[in-house]
Amino acid sequence: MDVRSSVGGRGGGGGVGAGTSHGVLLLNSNGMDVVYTGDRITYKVIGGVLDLYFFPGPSPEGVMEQYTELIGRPTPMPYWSFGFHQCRYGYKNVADLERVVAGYAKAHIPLEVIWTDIDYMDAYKDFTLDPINFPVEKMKEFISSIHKNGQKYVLILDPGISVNETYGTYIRGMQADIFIKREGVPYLGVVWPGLVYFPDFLHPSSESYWGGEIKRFHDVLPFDGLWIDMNEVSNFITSPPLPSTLDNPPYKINNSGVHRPINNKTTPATSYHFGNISDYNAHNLYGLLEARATNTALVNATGKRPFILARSTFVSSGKHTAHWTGDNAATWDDLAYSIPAILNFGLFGIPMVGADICGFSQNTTEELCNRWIQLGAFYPFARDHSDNDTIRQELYLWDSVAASARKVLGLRYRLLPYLYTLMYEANRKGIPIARPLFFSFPEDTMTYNIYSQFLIGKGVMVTPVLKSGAQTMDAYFPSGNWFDLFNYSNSVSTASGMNVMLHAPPDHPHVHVREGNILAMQGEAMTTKAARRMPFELLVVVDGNGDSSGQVFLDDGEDVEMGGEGNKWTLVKFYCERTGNGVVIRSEVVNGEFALIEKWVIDKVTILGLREGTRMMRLKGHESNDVEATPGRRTVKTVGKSSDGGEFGIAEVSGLSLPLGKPFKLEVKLRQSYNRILSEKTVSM
Ligand code: NBV
Repeated sequence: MDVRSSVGGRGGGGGVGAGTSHGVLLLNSNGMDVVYTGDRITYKVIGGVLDLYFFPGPSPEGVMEQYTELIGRPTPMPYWSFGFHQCRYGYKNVADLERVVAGYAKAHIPLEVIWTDIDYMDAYKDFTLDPINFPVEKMKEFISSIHKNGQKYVLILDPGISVNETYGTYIRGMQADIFIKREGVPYLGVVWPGLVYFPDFLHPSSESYWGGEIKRFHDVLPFDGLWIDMNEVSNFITSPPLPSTLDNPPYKINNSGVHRPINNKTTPATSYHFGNISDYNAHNLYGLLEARATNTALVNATGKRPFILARSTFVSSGKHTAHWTGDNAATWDDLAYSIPAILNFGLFGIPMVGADICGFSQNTTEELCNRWIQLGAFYPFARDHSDNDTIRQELYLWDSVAASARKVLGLRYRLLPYLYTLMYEANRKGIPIARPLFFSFPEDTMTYNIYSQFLIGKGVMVTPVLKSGAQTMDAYFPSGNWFDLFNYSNSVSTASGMNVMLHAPPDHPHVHVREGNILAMQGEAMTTKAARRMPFELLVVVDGNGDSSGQVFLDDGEDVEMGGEGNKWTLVKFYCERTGNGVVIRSEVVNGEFALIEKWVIDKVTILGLREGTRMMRLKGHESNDVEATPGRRTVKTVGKSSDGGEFGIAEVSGLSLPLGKPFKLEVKLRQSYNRILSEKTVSM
């Protein structure tokens, strides 16, 4: 996607208006080099067809809507998958897993999902359990106990199937003739279990084969999601080329940063898929096809909305899976790179994405892990994961990291309804959950090159610390009043965007909400299940005209469809408008029945952006059926300093008990009305 400032501006697009965006897709699965130099893009493709698509936008949202209409909208993710995940390559046994789960509980840090890497398998064979360290009965007990606690379990699968005459998965694969072939026989690779064959996901029986294996295993061990790794396909050997141009094409694409042979550590280009399709042509589709088959398999095995995490992706993978950015290192550079990486995948149509928090390879440090959770808590997908030869990095291991984790995950869990509603918007329109700043400010050219900050949805901006030892950090604030979500009294105001130096104390990441937004939040809890039972708080951030809006989507979080045919979901839209000397906050409800059955209520409304000296005079709440809601406590809390030296009032109304499933109208009369703050100064806070 390219966003253009003006005629002849960045991107040099003659005749293009200010702030307009467009997208270009070359839909081709062959090896290619893509060279982008700012004013042109060059595709060097070594096969296939040239299907070139243009998406005219002109807004970034428009481009995403058009692109995902073509490639498929992102699959909905279960509600629980927005909780915090802990994983490690190298968990030793069931007791080790139990200790980790207990460690989180003791430290009072929310843990939603515990993962196992290849360690759980018997000799690294898919769909088996190590009888000594992860025996089936103990694993079942473990899963049942975490399930009782509202927690989940995800395990890894690799595509390579061990060549072993006593192994059911292999035997059934041979019977179904399911494996990728070379020179007429299954292609023999080497991965963790030793010699392996790779299932051919282009084979018409692959879904029933793979689905059958998953179902069988799920009947034994009720896991909640699947992690599909090594699906590029990764192979420990490079098989010698056959005398063919497929194995040795004249143009050498850039392979892993250098011009390695095309067959380097993968399935050879001269291996074949069903229908005589060469791997030369289909190679890049492997991860996508495996994700598709795994998604179908999980729906069949569980009847619920699947959660899948894939390493290899292709155009339209978002229709089936979430993604993590692969093996990063525990370095400050990789902490910083994680932002453009997750933003890119959002633009590719895979909104559920994250990087390994605290870093995968190399030993992390307390300071790095602290800063990483402060950022990673706001990745759409938040998982701590590490390599088996590194030190442990569960968040409770350092007091400082644990304190940060409680703070940032606390905010993440309060924002769960917002994150989940963004998933709904992604599923409907393809718009990413985590977005570059230019998505909300396409006309502000200053936002185009920012990749150290990002937005969650339309108006929540994350500004993480990305440098060791940082005491301060430089941030850019696009136009508007912005409020610190950890302390509403801190705010930044700017009429047209400005650079701000922010303090970077070790325990304080910066997350701001912009004027014009209404966030539906819930209370903090240790699991998403418990958080979903908490009353709602509306955070209304009025803009200069007194307007703001937002919405919340609610369903049971695990139906295969999100907002499908039935009425098992509710959508509530919130509006705030200025009245003579106050504001009116009201809702419009679609399918309120579901929210009423769930008994969700709004307990508290907090209004930010009111001008200094504001006093709240009168509150009137109505339900649609003319039942007066009795507002409980009402306070105009602290007044916070704004960057122009003025102050904002914070109005809080609590004890409301407004049913979310019914439209309401809340009138707030103010003694003194507010103004937009237009003057600006660079401030540090
Ligand atoms: O399964 C082991 C690892 C996994 O922890 C990591 O997240 C993957 O990206 N896996 C790669 C295989 C490692 C190969 C060296």
